[in-house]
Amino acid sequence: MRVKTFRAPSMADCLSQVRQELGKEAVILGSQSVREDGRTLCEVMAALEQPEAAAAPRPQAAARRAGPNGAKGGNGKAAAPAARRAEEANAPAAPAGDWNREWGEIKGHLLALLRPRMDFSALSPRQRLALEYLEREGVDEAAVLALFRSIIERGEDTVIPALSRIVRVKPLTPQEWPEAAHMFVGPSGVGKTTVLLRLALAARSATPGARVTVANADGGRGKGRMILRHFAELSGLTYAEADSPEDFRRLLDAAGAGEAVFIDAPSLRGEGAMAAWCAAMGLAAARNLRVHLVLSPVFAPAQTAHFLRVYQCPALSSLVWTKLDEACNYGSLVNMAHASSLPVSALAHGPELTQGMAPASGKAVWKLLFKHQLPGEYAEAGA
Ligand SMILES: Nc1nc2c(ncn2[C@@H]2O[C@H](COP(=O)(O)OP(=O)(O)O)[C@@H](O)[C@H]2O)c(=O)[nH]1
Ligand SMILES: [Mg+2]
Repeated sequence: MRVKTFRAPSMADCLSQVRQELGKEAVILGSQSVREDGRTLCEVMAALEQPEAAAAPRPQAAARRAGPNGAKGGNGKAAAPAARRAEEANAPAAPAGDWNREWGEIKGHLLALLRPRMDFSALSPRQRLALEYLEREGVDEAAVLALFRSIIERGEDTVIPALSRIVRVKPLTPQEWPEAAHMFVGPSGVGKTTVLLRLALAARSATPGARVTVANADGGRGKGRMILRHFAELSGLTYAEADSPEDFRRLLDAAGAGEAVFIDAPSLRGEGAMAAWCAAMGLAAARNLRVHLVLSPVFAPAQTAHFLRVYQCPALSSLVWTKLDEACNYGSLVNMAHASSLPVSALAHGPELTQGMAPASGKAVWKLLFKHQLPGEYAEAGA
């Protein structure tokens, strides 16, 4: 079945688009008014009960519409040459990457179907205000729907319990994450090395005299490695390099024995790249490795979704949010938590090594989301 949503200034225009694109057999699944750029538009969701190939205008029908000269169809577009259609029919199956896009489209259609059922009048006025606020802050439809359903199903009075189930918190402290080596992954420049150094310095001051290791796993790719080595030398941290399964085994054994170990992973490209890299480094089944994905709300939604796919790996355990000081709203944090099902472990809100980060806490997350207050701007961010 092919499902598609159409938008136009009037219902008649919408239906004409449906007919042009899906044909007369299209079934209307639903319609509603939507606001877009300050205008009210009519939105129609229509479906065609036919395989994808049959949904395209049939050659005879297209030829009939094009008239005897075969020039243009009614929509002004040239009819697709038969040869190209044959080529398309013979095209190999979609590569795995396309499934993500297709799944994204299906999700979009399902959400559009469910959206009319998300009747905000079923909420209390305060809950409604809270959800409308979150929508304005950039919380996406999937996360708002999850919140709405969670509130309705449990009959809760406030929004915070439902939000807490989506944005879970597990502070990045030795107590919460014992005997594990921590590896930081994420796009270049997001703040991985800075996060790692802050944690290493905090671990060293928490237990003076204890061995704290910072390891570079960047395959010797220059800058980050030099910064790490330099800081390690200046601050009395142990510096290591990790380029092979043997190197990682040594680091994980040390973490298992109680040593604080922080690993700076390379930035990677391509969906599934992190899982492949972990497998190559013998980390596919590492028991005491915790991988933290470092992301920032300054990234566009498509980038964030892409990074979640690139850095998916067996030991992925939490999200670290950075550059909170550079963001203008924080709805995307809810989206990241919802899309990944990972807890948030730390909040970085400035470039300073000593005061730029706080362990995640419910209070810090709600202050950020509802008041735009950074953890450094009030007392007890970690409470
Ligand atoms: N404003 C701001 N800058 C940050 C934050 N975290 C890191 N930075 C800066 O971002 C730049 C890149 O950080 P780095 O840790 O090298 O990123 P990496 O490439 O992911 O390792 C550096 O100049 C950091 O000082 C933050 O939370 N806020
Ligand atoms: Mg780095």
